[in-house]
Amino acid sequence: MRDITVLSGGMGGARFLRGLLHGIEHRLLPGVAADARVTVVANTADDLWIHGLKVCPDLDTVMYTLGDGIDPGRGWGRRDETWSTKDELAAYGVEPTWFGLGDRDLATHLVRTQMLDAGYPLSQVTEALCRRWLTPTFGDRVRLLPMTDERVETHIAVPDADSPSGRRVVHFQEYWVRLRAAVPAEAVVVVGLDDATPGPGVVDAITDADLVVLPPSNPVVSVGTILGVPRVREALTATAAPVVGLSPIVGGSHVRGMAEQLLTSIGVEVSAAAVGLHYGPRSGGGVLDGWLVDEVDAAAVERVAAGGLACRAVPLMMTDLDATAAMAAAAVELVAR
Ligand code: FO1
Repeated sequence: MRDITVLSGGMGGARFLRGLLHGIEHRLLPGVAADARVTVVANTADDLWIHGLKVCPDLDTVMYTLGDGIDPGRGWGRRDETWSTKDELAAYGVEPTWFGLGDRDLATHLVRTQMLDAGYPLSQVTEALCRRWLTPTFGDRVRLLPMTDERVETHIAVPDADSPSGRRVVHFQEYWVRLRAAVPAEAVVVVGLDDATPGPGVVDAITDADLVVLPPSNPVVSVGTILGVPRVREALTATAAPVVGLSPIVGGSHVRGMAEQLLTSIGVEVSAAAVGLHYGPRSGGGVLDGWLVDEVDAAAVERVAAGGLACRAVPLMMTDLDATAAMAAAAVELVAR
């Protein structure tokens, strides 16, 4: 195996990618070439315009994580960050103040917005930013592709007693950052998704791959949105590459984030088996060939296998690089057979 494509959201996907690349570098992945190339197709529906700037959380989290610029504690934004501009904006009473844009991080959004304004598509902007963050370490062996160059945004309907309909719609970032996903997500709407076209290289990255991985990202607003880009599902059905996923749900709950709330809002049971069957087997119109669940969910293996998927229970906590590389190795082995 030489060409691996990963459909990734933010933190969970980025952590998995670090372990995958560690596994490649240290030859820990059976059957994967030492010079294997990784293409990341990243979710862009978390993106938002704020203070006149285009912020791309999942692209930036993958880019900063792989480029070692990420703040390891937060899992997003820059290490060694300062917040003077955020404080100054608050001093002017400028809203929103609930979304933290650090001074170092702002430079990324200024460069991105300037290039977008000059007419460059998001894919070329991302390539330019990655020349700083990825090329020095990985050369051309790692590519970061936006799932689409067009604007798409995940909006969430939440209960609102003050409105006639009893609900109001907020941007995903407001749902997650300001509301802390502490209220039910009554509906998830990804504005613009149905009319989006796959970004440059996205379909080929899937059809030409030797392996496609769905990492433990959010199955609704990260992997789910990538799967919702027209032609992506068809590419997954058509590819000769095996497609393997790793459960983001362990022991009936998410490890981080808000997958529980969002799975509930789309009527999918919050379990490792249910998420795997939600993605479904390619033999039955789904997108997967194999599905890894954590050891605590070993009882789910039989149900997932009965649903037409190769399935195995292995440790799925990304506690360090070697643990994550072992997960990647298990994923490769599960579908290499
Ligand atoms: N997450 C927070 O919990 N609070 C924030 O203030 C915040 C700011 C922020 C700024 C830039 C960025 O790239 C990410 C940021 N995030 C913040 C994380 C973000 O909400 C998540 O990375 C994803 O959108 C969800 O996966």
